[in-house]
Amino acid sequence: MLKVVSYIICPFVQRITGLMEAKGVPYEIEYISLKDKPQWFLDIAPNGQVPILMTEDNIALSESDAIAEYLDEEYPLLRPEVNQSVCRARQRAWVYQGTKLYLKQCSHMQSGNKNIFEERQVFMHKAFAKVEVFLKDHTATQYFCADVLGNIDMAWLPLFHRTALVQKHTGTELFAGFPLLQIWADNVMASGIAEKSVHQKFEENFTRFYLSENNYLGGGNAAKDSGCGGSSRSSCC
Ligand SMILES: N[C@@H](CCC(=O)N[C@@H](CS)C(=O)NCC(=O)O)C(=O)O
Repeated sequence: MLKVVSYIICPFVQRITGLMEAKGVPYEIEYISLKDKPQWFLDIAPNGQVPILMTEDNIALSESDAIAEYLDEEYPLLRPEVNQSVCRARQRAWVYQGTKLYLKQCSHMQSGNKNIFEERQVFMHKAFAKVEVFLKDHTATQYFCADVLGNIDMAWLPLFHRTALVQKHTGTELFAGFPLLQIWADNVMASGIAEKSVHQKFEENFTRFYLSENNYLGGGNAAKDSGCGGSSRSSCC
C-alpha cells in the first residue's frame, strides 16, 4: 500500500492526502516530528521535507508537485478532460497559484499583531482578487470549472480548511470581500474530504499552533514574529 510520511499541520501533505481521498486511492500514513527528524526520514527525503510518498515498490518520492503528477499517472484522473493539453495547463497554473499561497497563509495566520496581520493580508487579498475575477466567468459550476472535484480543488483544499477553522474559532473571515471564492471553498469543504485527509487531532494541533495567545488571531499582540520561512519554519509548515 502507498504510504505518506507526514507532519500533522502541513498543507503540502494535505494536498496529497486530499488528492488520494478524492481518487479513492488507499494509503497509510506515518507522522514525524519536524523539530526532530528521524534519521530514516533524512535518508529518504532529499529535501528534508514532508510529504514523502512511499510507492508500492517502496520507492520514496518527494515534492508535492512531483507526487501529484505520479498519482495522476498511476491512478485514474479526477477529471479525464485534463488530458487535453490546454485544460491541463490551465488547471496546473491555478494549482500553482494555490500552492504558492500555503506558506503565505501560514505566515498570515501566525502574525503576532494586528499590523503584521494586515500587512500580510494585502498579499493574500491580491491573490484572492485574481481568483475572484476568474470565478466570475465560471459561476455555473460547483467546483473550480467543473461539477466534479479536480486536482485544482485539492490544491486549494488546505487553504479552505484552514480558513474555515479560523472562522470557526475566531469569527475572522479570511475570505471576506471574495464571495465567489467563499462559495467555492464552501462547496469543496462540503465534500467532507478536508476532515478525511487529516489526522483526527488536526484541529486541536492547528488551533494550538495558529490561534494561541502568541498570535493576533488568538487575541495576542506580540511585538514581532518570524513567520513561515523564519527560524520557526520547521516547527510549523
Ligand atoms: N516544496 C515542498 C514543500 C514542502 C514543505 O515545505 N514541507 C514542510 C512542512 S509543511 C517541511 O517539511 N518543513 C521542514 C523543513 O523545511 O525542514 C513540497 O511541495 O513538497
